[in-house]
Amino acid sequence: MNILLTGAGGQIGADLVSALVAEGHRVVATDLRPQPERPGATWKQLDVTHAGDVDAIIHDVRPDVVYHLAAILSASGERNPTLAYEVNQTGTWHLLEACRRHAVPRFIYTSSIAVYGPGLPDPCPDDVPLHPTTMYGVTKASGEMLCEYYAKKHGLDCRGVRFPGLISASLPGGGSTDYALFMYVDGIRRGGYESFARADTRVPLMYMPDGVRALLELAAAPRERLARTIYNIAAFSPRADEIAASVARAVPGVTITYAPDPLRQSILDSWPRALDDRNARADWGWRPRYTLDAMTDDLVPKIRALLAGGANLAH
Ligand code: NAD
Ligand code: AKB
Repeated sequence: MNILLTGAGGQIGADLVSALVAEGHRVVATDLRPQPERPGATWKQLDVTHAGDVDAIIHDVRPDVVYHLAAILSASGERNPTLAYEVNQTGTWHLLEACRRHAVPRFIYTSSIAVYGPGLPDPCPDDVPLHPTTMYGVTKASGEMLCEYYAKKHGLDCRGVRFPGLISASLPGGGSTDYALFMYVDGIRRGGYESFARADTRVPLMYMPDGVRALLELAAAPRERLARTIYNIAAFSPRADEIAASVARAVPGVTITYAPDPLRQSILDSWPRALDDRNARADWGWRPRYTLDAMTDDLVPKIRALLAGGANLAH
């Protein structure tokens, strides 16, 4: 199949592009900045806020599936809400319009736990009132609704997941859940980390291999099995100090301290502590594979190898 990704140079794209290439697809990976060529993927520059450029690339590539990843994440989005609105809201609309105009068969949307606000059931189901507290969450909720609109009105096969915070051996892009990865990275390279989230912070998290597999499985699911457009998916919901204990088990002697950052802590406190993903499990067979400790066992050697090879994982 012909696949096009937006925002492919980010944390998810780093793993999703190679997974799609490994499945044998022709992959056009786009981002603001061109990236080094990888076998099987063609990199092109694309700013999703430019409607004409979005239309032209969809016209040229004629993708069977678009994975729309480009976004400004929660913490960066609160520092620059105008940019978050332009990229997340207007950019998503440009993609959906181009897909409609050029009859793209399938559109994969990456939503977030950031669509939720405070005071919801624990674990939180798919269908509850959405009152996000960040511009990122507002635009992600709106993107979900745009996907439903284009599906109903124009027959565009839109599908998406609400991701928990994702953890992987690559630099995250300015989210509020980044403290979790930094515990591993700074724990290994410096012997310690001062967490910007309180010790008792508990939000849904997921290891990237599960996140990438969720996108591939949702994209491949038969349409008639899908009763919804957007699905919660869940893996584990540890407290920050439980992540620290898991890191310490694999990196002996590590010291994690806590100095909450008011902006990111208030965002984290507004999100659900755990997600109810029973619809994804029932409709397309979603199951996470990694627990917190299984992630730690897989991730620590990968981060060690990257740091030994000189990778820049500094934040
Ligand atoms: P990221 O910040 O690492 O990557 C986003 C990419 O978008 C970056 O490479 C950036 O250069 C690109 N981008 C920014 N502005 C752009 C523009 N105007 N045009 C084109 N590209 C632009 O984010 P990620 O973690 O890879 O997330 C990918 C998607 O998954 C996002 O939509 C995000 O909301 C969603 N998501 C991520 C997480 C997570 O924890 N990583 C959780 C929930 C949802
Ligand atoms: C963020 O913290 O902004 C992201 C997300 C949960 O969407 N990791």
